[in-house]
Amino acid sequence: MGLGRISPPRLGRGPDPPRFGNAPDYLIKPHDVGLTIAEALDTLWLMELDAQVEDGVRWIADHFRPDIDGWAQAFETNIRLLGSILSGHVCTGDKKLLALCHDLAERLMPAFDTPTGMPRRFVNLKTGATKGDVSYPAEIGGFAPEATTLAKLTGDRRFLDAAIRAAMALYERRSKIDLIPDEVNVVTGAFPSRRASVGPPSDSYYEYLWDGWRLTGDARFRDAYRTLTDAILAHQRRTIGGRLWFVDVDYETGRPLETRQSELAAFYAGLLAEGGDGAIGQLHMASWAAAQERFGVVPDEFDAASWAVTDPGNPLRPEIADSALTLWLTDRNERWRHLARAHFLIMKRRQKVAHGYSGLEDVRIAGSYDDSCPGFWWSEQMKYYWLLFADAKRFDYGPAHYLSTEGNILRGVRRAG
Ligand code: DMJ
Repeated sequence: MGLGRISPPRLGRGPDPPRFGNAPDYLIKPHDVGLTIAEALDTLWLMELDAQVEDGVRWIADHFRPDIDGWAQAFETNIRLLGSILSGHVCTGDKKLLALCHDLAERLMPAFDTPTGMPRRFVNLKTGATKGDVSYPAEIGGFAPEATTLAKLTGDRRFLDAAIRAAMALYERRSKIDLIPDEVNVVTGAFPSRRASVGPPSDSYYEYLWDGWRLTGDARFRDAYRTLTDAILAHQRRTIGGRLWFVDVDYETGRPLETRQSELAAFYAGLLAEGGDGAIGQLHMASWAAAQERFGVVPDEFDAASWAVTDPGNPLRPEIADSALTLWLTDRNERWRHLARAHFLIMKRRQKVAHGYSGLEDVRIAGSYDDSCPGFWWSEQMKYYWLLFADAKRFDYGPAHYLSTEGNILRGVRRAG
């Protein structure tokens, strides 16, 4: 037997890990956890649709049990299911919802039981078995806001401590030029990839470092965010065709790898503004506005240099509306509302179907519906448009509010309304 070939770390953009799924059972196959109901809860509450909120809370209390004998993807379960039920509790005060979140967090904890403290990707919620040694920055550092909220409400810090340890374990492994690549072996700490990116599967890692600082006041989050952001601005920022983009680079050398852009990276404009780099965030947002003007519905991936479409789908993505809201909340400039209005009108024109809205398989082809409406549409863009345009009386528009990466409101509800 010859020696096995050791594959070199990936350089360019390989297949991204699944970031969404639209089948009802996608989160913990083949179990239906009522994800759409959970994701819609706080949006309905902000819209004062209290009868529907009541129906949703009742469904979750009657049907959702966290002891599921199935593989839960820890990060998505946290941001979508746990985060959504938690924001349902924050809005309604319903104690059953909080108890379910506490139980669910406890069941996610075995994922963090690794030599590095960085979580494995999957955990069986009934048995505590785990799998998935190779993970991604967002899935490693994507827990702090939900864990902070839970710790505050229950007094139990164990999930938060695990979340902080995981986020910092990844930060400590950054390269000499302060970049991290987009694949990590959570058992050995090795990096199977060399690609540093602000898009998936790294995106929410940066977001949750900033949010971790905001919510916990722990300076380690702030310092990690600043160090990594400075390196991203130094090595990944490029002007292409007169527009500001962030390109993928080698995490050790800073060598540019490619100019493809994931639509999911549009969140980064808002994050930059929140994190103190407002002028750069605004310029970057102008690039996404140009993409929206050019494509209408922006494809999931395109090349910033040629505008060639490299992944034509769009499953009702919220990121442009997300950054528009974040920017508007930071400076109240009307241009962000115009941008969000255009996003809404394009969606209405291209994606409205008989009984709701549908993703598109190919944004270039009229009517190429994928026959699905993901949970995040209810949690994110419906809420973003509402907050931008409805002067929502149950939302605190001051600095106290907090919306998670999934748009879940964890701080800043106004119950008196
Ligand atoms: C959502 O689940 C969240 O916004 C997440 O952070 C990344 N993207 C999807 C929607 O595109």
